[in-house]
Amino acid sequence: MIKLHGFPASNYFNMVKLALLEKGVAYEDVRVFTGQSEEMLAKSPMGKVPFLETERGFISETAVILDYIEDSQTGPSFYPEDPFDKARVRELIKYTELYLELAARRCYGQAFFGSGPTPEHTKEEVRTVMSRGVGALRRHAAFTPYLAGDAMTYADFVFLYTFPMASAVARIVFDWDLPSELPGADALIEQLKQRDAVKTVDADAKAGQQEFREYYGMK
Ligand SMILES: N[C@@H](CCC(=O)N[C@@H](CS)C(=O)NCC(=O)O)C(=O)O
Repeated sequence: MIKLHGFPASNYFNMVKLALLEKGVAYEDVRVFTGQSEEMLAKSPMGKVPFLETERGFISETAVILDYIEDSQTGPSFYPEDPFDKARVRELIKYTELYLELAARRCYGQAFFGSGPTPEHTKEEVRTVMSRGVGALRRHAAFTPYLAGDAMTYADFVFLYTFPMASAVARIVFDWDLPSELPGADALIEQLKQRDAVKTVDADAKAGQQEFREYYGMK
Protein backbone atom coordinates (compact mmCIF):
# COMPACT_ATOMS: atom_id res chain seq x y z
CA MET A 1 0.00 0.00 0.00
CA ILE A 2 1.16 3.52 -0.79
CA LYS A 3 2.46 5.48 2.20
CA LEU A 4 2.18 9.26 2.45
CA HIS A 5 4.91 10.75 4.62
CA GLY A 6 4.57 14.19 6.16
CA PHE A 7 2.41 16.05 8.64
CA PRO A 8 -1.09 17.50 8.39
CA ALA A 9 -0.14 21.10 9.16
CA SER A 10 1.78 21.11 5.85
CA ASN A 11 -0.12 22.65 2.96
CA TYR A 12 1.84 20.59 0.41
CA PHE A 13 1.12 17.38 2.34
CA ASN A 14 -2.56 18.32 2.20
CA MET A 15 -2.57 18.76 -1.58
CA VAL A 16 -1.43 15.16 -1.95
CA LYS A 17 -3.65 13.83 0.81
CA LEU A 18 -6.66 15.47 -0.84
CA ALA A 19 -5.77 13.85 -4.18
CA LEU A 20 -5.56 10.42 -2.52
CA LEU A 21 -8.88 10.92 -0.73
CA GLU A 22 -10.68 12.29 -3.79
CA LYS A 23 -9.41 9.38 -5.87
CA GLY A 24 -10.39 6.90 -3.19
CA VAL A 25 -6.88 5.46 -2.93
CA ALA A 26 -6.13 3.35 0.14
CA TYR A 27 -2.96 4.70 1.69
CA GLU A 28 -1.09 4.79 4.97
CA ASP A 29 -0.28 8.05 6.69
CA VAL A 30 3.27 8.19 8.11
CA ARG A 31 4.09 11.09 10.44
CA VAL A 32 7.41 12.61 9.43
CA PHE A 33 8.69 16.14 9.95
CA THR A 34 11.22 17.92 7.79
CA GLY A 35 14.94 17.55 8.37
CA GLN A 36 18.40 17.07 6.99
CA SER A 37 19.39 13.78 8.60
CA GLU A 38 20.91 11.14 6.32
CA GLU A 39 17.92 8.94 7.03
CA MET A 40 15.52 11.66 5.87
CA LEU A 41 17.58 12.64 2.81
CA ALA A 42 17.68 9.02 1.69
CA LYS A 43 13.91 9.21 1.37
CA SER A 44 13.38 12.85 0.44
CA PRO A 45 16.61 14.33 -0.93
CA MET A 46 15.69 17.94 -0.10
CA GLY A 47 14.54 17.00 3.38
CA LYS A 48 11.03 18.23 2.59
CA VAL A 49 7.58 16.77 2.96
CA PRO A 50 5.45 15.34 1.56
CA PHE A 51 6.99 12.28 -0.02
CA LEU A 52 5.38 9.09 -1.13
CA GLU A 53 6.62 5.59 -0.42
CA THR A 54 5.82 3.09 -3.14
CA GLU A 55 6.80 -0.56 -3.66
CA ARG A 56 9.58 0.69 -5.93
CA GLY A 57 10.93 3.51 -3.79
CA PHE A 58 10.28 7.07 -2.70
CA ILE A 59 8.91 9.99 -4.73
CA SER A 60 9.07 13.62 -3.66
CA GLU A 61 7.88 16.99 -5.02
CA THR A 62 4.14 17.52 -4.81
CA ALA A 63 3.41 18.17 -8.50
CA VAL A 64 5.35 15.02 -9.42
CA ILE A 65 3.57 13.01 -6.74
CA LEU A 66 0.20 14.19 -8.07
CA ASP A 67 1.17 13.02 -11.56
CA TYR A 68 2.33 9.69 -10.18
CA ILE A 69 -0.95 9.21 -8.32
CA GLU A 70 -2.89 10.02 -11.47
CA ASP A 71 -0.82 7.62 -13.59
CA SER A 72 -0.64 4.73 -11.15
CA GLN A 73 -3.96 4.70 -9.32
CA THR A 74 -7.54 3.96 -10.24
CA GLY A 75 -10.44 6.23 -9.35
CA PRO A 76 -11.60 9.46 -10.90
CA SER A 77 -9.13 11.39 -13.01
CA PHE A 78 -8.33 14.98 -12.15
CA TYR A 79 -6.59 15.79 -15.43
CA PRO A 80 -8.31 16.32 -18.78
CA GLU A 81 -7.52 13.63 -21.36
CA ASP A 82 -6.65 16.07 -24.11
CA PRO A 83 -2.89 16.81 -24.02
CA PHE A 84 -3.31 20.54 -24.58
CA ASP A 85 -5.97 20.86 -21.89
CA LYS A 86 -3.81 18.78 -19.57
CA ALA A 87 -0.83 21.06 -20.19
CA ARG A 88 -3.04 24.05 -19.35
CA VAL A 89 -3.90 22.46 -16.00
CA ARG A 90 -0.20 21.88 -15.33
CA GLU A 91 0.44 25.52 -16.20
CA LEU A 92 -2.08 26.58 -13.57
CA ILE A 93 -0.35 24.34 -11.04
CA LYS A 94 3.02 25.89 -11.87
CA TYR A 95 1.75 29.49 -11.71
CA THR A 96 0.25 28.75 -8.31
CA GLU A 97 3.24 26.85 -6.96
CA LEU A 98 6.10 28.97 -8.27
CA TYR A 99 4.68 32.48 -8.22
CA LEU A 100 2.24 32.42 -5.32
CA GLU A 101 3.21 29.64 -2.90
CA LEU A 102 6.98 29.85 -3.15
CA ALA A 103 7.01 33.64 -3.15
CA ALA A 104 4.55 34.02 -0.27
CA ARG A 105 6.47 31.35 1.69
CA ARG A 106 9.38 33.76 2.04
CA CYS A 107 7.13 35.83 4.30
CA TYR A 108 5.57 32.95 6.27
CA GLY A 109 7.88 33.73 9.21
CA GLN A 110 6.38 37.18 9.70
CA ALA A 111 2.85 36.20 8.69
CA PHE A 112 2.41 32.98 10.66
CA PHE A 113 5.31 32.19 12.96
CA GLY A 114 5.89 35.40 14.89
CA SER A 115 9.31 36.19 13.49
CA GLY A 116 10.37 39.76 12.91
CA PRO A 117 9.44 41.84 9.88
CA THR A 118 10.47 40.58 6.47
CA PRO A 119 13.48 42.52 5.10
CA GLU A 120 12.44 45.25 2.66
CA HIS A 121 14.40 43.83 -0.28
CA THR A 122 12.73 40.42 0.24
CA LYS A 123 9.33 42.10 0.43
CA GLU A 124 9.95 43.88 -2.85
CA GLU A 125 10.91 40.65 -4.59
CA VAL A 126 7.97 38.75 -3.13
CA ARG A 127 5.44 41.44 -4.02
CA THR A 128 6.67 41.57 -7.63
CA VAL A 129 6.54 37.82 -8.11
CA MET A 130 3.15 37.45 -6.43
CA SER A 131 1.69 40.29 -8.51
CA ARG A 132 2.79 38.58 -11.67
CA GLY A 133 1.58 35.21 -10.41
CA VAL A 134 -1.87 36.51 -9.61
CA GLY A 135 -1.90 38.23 -13.00
CA ALA A 136 -1.07 34.93 -14.71
CA LEU A 137 -3.96 33.23 -12.93
CA ARG A 138 -6.31 36.10 -13.76
CA ARG A 139 -5.47 35.64 -17.43
CA HIS A 140 -5.46 31.84 -17.55
CA ALA A 141 -7.76 30.54 -14.85
CA ALA A 142 -11.44 30.10 -15.66
CA PHE A 143 -13.15 29.96 -12.24
CA THR A 144 -16.23 28.42 -13.88
CA PRO A 145 -16.32 27.35 -11.12
CA TYR A 146 -13.02 25.44 -11.05
CA LEU A 147 -9.64 26.81 -11.94
CA ALA A 148 -9.52 25.08 -15.31
CA GLY A 149 -13.23 25.17 -16.15
CA ASP A 150 -16.19 23.00 -15.24
CA ALA A 151 -14.21 20.00 -14.01
CA MET A 152 -12.21 19.81 -10.79
CA THR A 153 -8.51 19.17 -11.42
CA TYR A 154 -5.26 18.85 -9.50
CA ALA A 155 -4.84 22.59 -10.03
CA ASP A 156 -7.76 23.14 -7.65
CA PHE A 157 -6.10 21.01 -4.97
CA VAL A 158 -2.89 23.03 -5.25
CA PHE A 159 -4.80 26.31 -5.33
CA LEU A 160 -6.92 25.40 -2.30
CA TYR A 161 -3.84 24.90 -0.14
CA THR A 162 -1.98 27.89 -1.52
CA PHE A 163 -4.29 30.83 -2.11
CA PRO A 164 -5.59 31.33 1.44
CA MET A 165 -2.03 31.41 2.78
CA ALA A 166 -0.83 33.71 0.00
CA SER A 167 -3.82 35.97 0.71
CA ALA A 168 -2.94 36.05 4.41
CA VAL A 169 0.66 36.96 3.58
CA ALA A 170 -0.58 39.69 1.25
CA ARG A 171 -2.87 41.09 3.93
CA ILE A 172 -0.47 40.85 6.89
CA VAL A 173 2.81 41.75 5.23
CA PHE A 174 1.67 44.08 2.44
CA ASP A 175 -1.77 45.32 3.51
CA TRP A 176 -2.79 44.06 0.08
CA ASP A 177 -6.20 42.59 -0.76
CA LEU A 178 -5.10 39.73 -3.01
CA PRO A 179 -8.55 38.09 -3.45
CA SER A 180 -9.92 41.34 -4.92
CA GLU A 181 -7.45 40.85 -7.79
CA LEU A 182 -8.71 37.36 -8.56
CA PRO A 183 -12.48 37.36 -8.90
CA GLY A 184 -13.89 33.89 -8.34
CA ALA A 185 -11.04 32.72 -6.12
CA ASP A 186 -12.79 33.01 -2.77
CA ALA A 187 -16.01 31.48 -4.12
CA LEU A 188 -14.06 28.53 -5.48
CA ILE A 189 -12.33 28.00 -2.15
CA GLU A 190 -15.64 28.15 -0.30
CA GLN A 191 -17.09 25.61 -2.73
CA LEU A 192 -14.13 23.25 -2.34
CA LYS A 193 -14.40 23.49 1.44
CA GLN A 194 -17.85 21.90 1.24
CA ARG A 195 -16.38 18.63 -0.05
CA ASP A 196 -16.15 15.75 2.39
CA ALA A 197 -12.52 15.04 1.54
CA VAL A 198 -11.57 18.67 2.10
CA LYS A 199 -13.41 18.70 5.43
CA THR A 200 -11.38 15.65 6.49
CA VAL A 201 -8.08 17.21 5.42
CA ASP A 202 -8.90 20.50 7.11
CA ALA A 203 -10.01 18.88 10.37
CA ASP A 204 -6.76 16.87 10.47
CA ALA A 205 -4.75 20.01 9.70
CA LYS A 206 -6.39 21.80 12.61
CA ALA A 207 -5.83 18.86 14.94
CA GLY A 208 -2.18 18.66 13.83
CA GLN A 209 -1.31 22.29 14.61
CA GLN A 210 -0.22 21.69 18.18
CA GLU A 211 2.04 18.75 17.31
CA PHE A 212 3.59 20.82 14.50
CA ARG A 213 4.22 23.83 16.73
CA GLU A 214 5.73 21.69 19.47
CA TYR A 215 7.99 19.82 17.05
CA TYR A 216 9.40 23.07 15.64
CA GLY A 217 9.60 24.74 19.06
CA MET A 218 6.91 27.34 18.43
CA LYS A 219 4.48 28.65 20.98
N1 LIG B 1 8.76 21.77 -3.64
C1 LIG B 1 8.25 20.98 -2.56
C2 LIG B 1 7.92 21.89 -1.40
C3 LIG B 1 7.43 21.13 -0.17
C4 LIG B 1 7.67 21.97 1.09
O1 LIG B 1 8.26 23.07 1.05
N2 LIG B 1 7.25 21.43 2.21
C5 LIG B 1 7.54 22.10 3.45
C6 LIG B 1 6.50 21.72 4.49
S1 LIG B 1 4.95 22.49 4.07
C7 LIG B 1 8.89 21.61 3.90
O2 LIG B 1 9.19 20.45 3.77
N3 LIG B 1 9.73 22.53 4.41
C8 LIG B 1 11.04 22.21 4.89
C9 LIG B 1 12.14 22.78 4.07
O3 LIG B 1 11.85 23.59 3.15
O4 LIG B 1 13.28 22.44 4.30
C10 LIG B 1 7.03 20.19 -3.00
O5 LIG B 1 6.45 20.58 -4.04
O6 LIG B 1 6.65 19.18 -2.39
